Amino acid sequence: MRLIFMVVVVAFFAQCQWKKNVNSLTQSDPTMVINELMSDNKSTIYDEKHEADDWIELYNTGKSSTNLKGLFLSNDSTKLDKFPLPDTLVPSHGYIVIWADNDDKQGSLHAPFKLSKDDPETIFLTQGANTIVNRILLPDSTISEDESYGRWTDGAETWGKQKQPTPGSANSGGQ
Ligand SMILES: [Ca+2]
Ligand SMILES: [Ca+2]
Repeated sequence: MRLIFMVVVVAFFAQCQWKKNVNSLTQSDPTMVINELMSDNKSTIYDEKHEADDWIELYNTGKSSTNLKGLFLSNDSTKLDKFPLPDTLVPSHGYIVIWADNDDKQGSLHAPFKLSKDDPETIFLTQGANTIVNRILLPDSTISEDESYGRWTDGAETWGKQKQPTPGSANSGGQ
């Protein structure tokens, strides 16, 4: 009986594609984290201009509201201060969606870069211009259109594909 149980457990984990992102880095006590990303948005969500653009969801893991001011997003390790996040409060355990559409004239939540859907790419969240809070390797084309890549659960260190993307709300896991 015990052996059967062990076999079932091993089989379960062999099937499980959720794993720690080997290239991820999380500061020991981060408050804001990159929580979910989509690099091939076809019809999941539209911005104010009705464009189905790439997006990055940030999540406040802390017990109080956090201001995004002083944080930066980038897809370039040689220019970590590419996108200064706006003076905006995110509530405790709240979410905010940043458009990665290279349309920074469309508002303060639009970053001046897009996400690559064909090649692996590293996305950085930094405190100030230099201190990396989060470094996430976004995998390549194994993620299909309208699928996202996210943490399970919110704020955790394990990452995987989400067939049901959840921009602005709790991650849904692999289902
Ligand atoms: Ca746009
Ligand atoms: Ca989400």
